[in-house]
Amino acid sequence: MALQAALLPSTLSVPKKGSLAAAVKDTAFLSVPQKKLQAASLSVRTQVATAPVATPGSSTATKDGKKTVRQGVVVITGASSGLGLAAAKALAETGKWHVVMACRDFLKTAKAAKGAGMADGSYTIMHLDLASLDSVRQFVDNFRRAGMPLDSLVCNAAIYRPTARTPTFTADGYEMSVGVNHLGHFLLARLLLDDLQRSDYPSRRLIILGSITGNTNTLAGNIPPKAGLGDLRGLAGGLRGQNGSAMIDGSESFDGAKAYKDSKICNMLTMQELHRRYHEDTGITFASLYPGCIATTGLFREHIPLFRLLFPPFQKFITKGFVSEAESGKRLAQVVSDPSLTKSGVYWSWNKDSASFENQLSQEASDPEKARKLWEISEKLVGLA
Ligand code: NDP
Ligand code: PMR
Repeated sequence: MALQAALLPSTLSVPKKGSLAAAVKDTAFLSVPQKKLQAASLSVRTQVATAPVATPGSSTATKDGKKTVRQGVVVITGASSGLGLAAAKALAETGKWHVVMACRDFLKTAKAAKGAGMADGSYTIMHLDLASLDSVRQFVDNFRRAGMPLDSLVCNAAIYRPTARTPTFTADGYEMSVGVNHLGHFLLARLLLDDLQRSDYPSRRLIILGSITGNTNTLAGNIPPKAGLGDLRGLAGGLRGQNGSAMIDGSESFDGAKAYKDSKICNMLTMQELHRRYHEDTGITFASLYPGCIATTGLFREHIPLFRLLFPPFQKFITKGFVSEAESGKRLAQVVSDPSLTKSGVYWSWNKDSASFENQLSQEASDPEKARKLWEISEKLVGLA
């Protein structure tokens, strides 16, 4: 009972002070001195140039003069911790990938990469704050200026505000969870589609993280509050919260846990809509995944301490859905680079033996009409229509 009380968000109401404020502080610090950031980013790139690896994205030649497949370049958002960091490490370690870690906190990311033992030269850190559409556009400019090709994009970053009873807002005034997890990534993916299209890499991929908790065809997806976008009237109203609703479905009251789960439905619908609109013409593989329950990551940083204490053993020993950060990183790395996972429009999951399989999405998370409507509203909100 105590376990259930600690795990059910509806029983929780104590917001953890400080973490969000600290995040905002960090972001503000980094977004002001752009020059400093660029200099810092350049210094990492300087190491790339001096380290004994191929220049990111360049072709390499063997002794007999034959060209081999060049090193791929993958952009991973939110690579400063958890799944993103583990996948960055897994891909960089193969030597086949140069990882662009697209993160809002440069110093945290630099420390995390070093702490994870990622080799100098195997990665570049670039600033990206998904809570600002200007920052997304700036990131795309910076990335293009760096002159690397783009072979794979992983939209991984997310925030989860399970105890929040009032909304916070992005720089553009959208509710934070949907703003960061969906709208920021929506703009990023749309802008970088051109770059993916230009790449000559054999298999180009665009991956957006989904989750079991956004799918109501599972037990985990039926733990309240359940995900549900309704008729998208809140999103269409701009998720402002003041003159309308901060929730996608237009609910009057704000629920931070539901906002996260709703954003995951948006992620999964967006992947499928990208597939329908672009796969045939471009050959790009669009995919989503549920990497398993990585109960130890920073995603739960705003949850109450009791939850953070009990959640990992609960997932390990009771649901058996637990997966370590390292294992989840390998799974995401597989979706980026495994030659057997080239099918587009798929939501990947893994069974108990850690073998990948094509999973079924819930009715809502695979509704093409909803995906189209979500696409059209999102285009307006990010200034593409
Ligand atoms: P973490 O909190 O460890 O990682 C989230 C990352 O997102 C961090 O790097 C964080 O940066 C970054 N981020 C947050 N806000 C922004 C922003 N405004 N701009 C740029 N980056 C931002 O969580 P996980 O590794 O668990 O989550 C990664 C993905 O996996 C998410 O999409 C999540 O939905 C998904 N997922 C996770 C599951 C789990 O059990 N953990 C299960 C299913 C899916 P910073 O370090 O600066 O805070
Ligand atoms: Mg869940 C069948 C098992 C299962 C799985 C695989 C998950 C995954 N969860 C399961 C079951 C249950 N959970 C049950 C029975 C309960 C009631 C005790 C429960 C509760 C629970 C809470 C309170 N679970 C949670 C929370 C969260 O705050 C997490 C969440 O919803 O984040 C959005 C969460 C999760 N459970 C999962 C996974 C993967 C999560 C978090 C990550 C995510 O969806 O991104």
